[in-house]
Amino acid sequence: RPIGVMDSGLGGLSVIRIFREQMPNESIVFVGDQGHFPYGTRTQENVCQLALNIGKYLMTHDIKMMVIACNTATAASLPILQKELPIPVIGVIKPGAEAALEQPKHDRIGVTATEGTIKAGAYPKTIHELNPNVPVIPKAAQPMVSVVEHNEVGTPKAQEVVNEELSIFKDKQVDVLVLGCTHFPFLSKEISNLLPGVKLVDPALETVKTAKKMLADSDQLTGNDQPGEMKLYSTGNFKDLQTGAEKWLPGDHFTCEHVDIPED
Ligand code: DGN
Repeated sequence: RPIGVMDSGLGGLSVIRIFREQMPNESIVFVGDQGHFPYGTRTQENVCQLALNIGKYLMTHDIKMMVIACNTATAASLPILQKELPIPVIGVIKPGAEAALEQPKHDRIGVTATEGTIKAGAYPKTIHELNPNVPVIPKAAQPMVSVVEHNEVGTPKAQEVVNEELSIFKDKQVDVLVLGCTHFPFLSKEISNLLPGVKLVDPALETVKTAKKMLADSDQLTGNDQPGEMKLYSTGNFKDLQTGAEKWLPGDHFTCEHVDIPED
């Protein structure tokens, strides 16, 4: 049985690439909800409904676990999906918070994410549940999502947008910056150019570790010794997802199609 993964768009591929590195034999079904992109500026209720619809769609592929590879959707919907779906569901925020606190030096933690995730206070809340004494400095950077979604990574525009959105961290002296939107790891180079010496944390690594452990504990890791199948679906223009997947999962095999998942 495959693992189901969702995001509002291409960001989910930053989580899938870690799955492919760490658990290459697992099959994956991914939905990029590009028909409803971006999530970052929608209401929590609306994002929750979209995520639930995608969860139900993924169940039709007989998934054994769902990964919400989107911080905005995790903040808006994780407990509801855990209640409504008959399989384990995990998000990216708790793993991201844990990964930040695991860094050897984490006296001040910066978090950058979409407007929705920052407004929900998801990272400060989760980090402070684990350690109430660490200052957390949040900054929404919604325009960086569009740079990735429009395949503009590596262009001068990408560096300009990163400089505009994240230069506040230059004076804040953070040790660690959590990339609290799954689109942002694709901008790591641009972010490091602006903030040399700041340790960037991609929650995907810890998320995949969590998924692996949960599947191992319930004896559900695949016994397959061949690369798992990868099926990618977009609720919008599947060509954009295909272009993104060719760029971010080079050499990997996948199918890519459009799927309609109505809004209610
Ligand atoms: N990639 C998503 C996240 O991690 O929050 C959201 C992107 C968006 O829709 N704005």
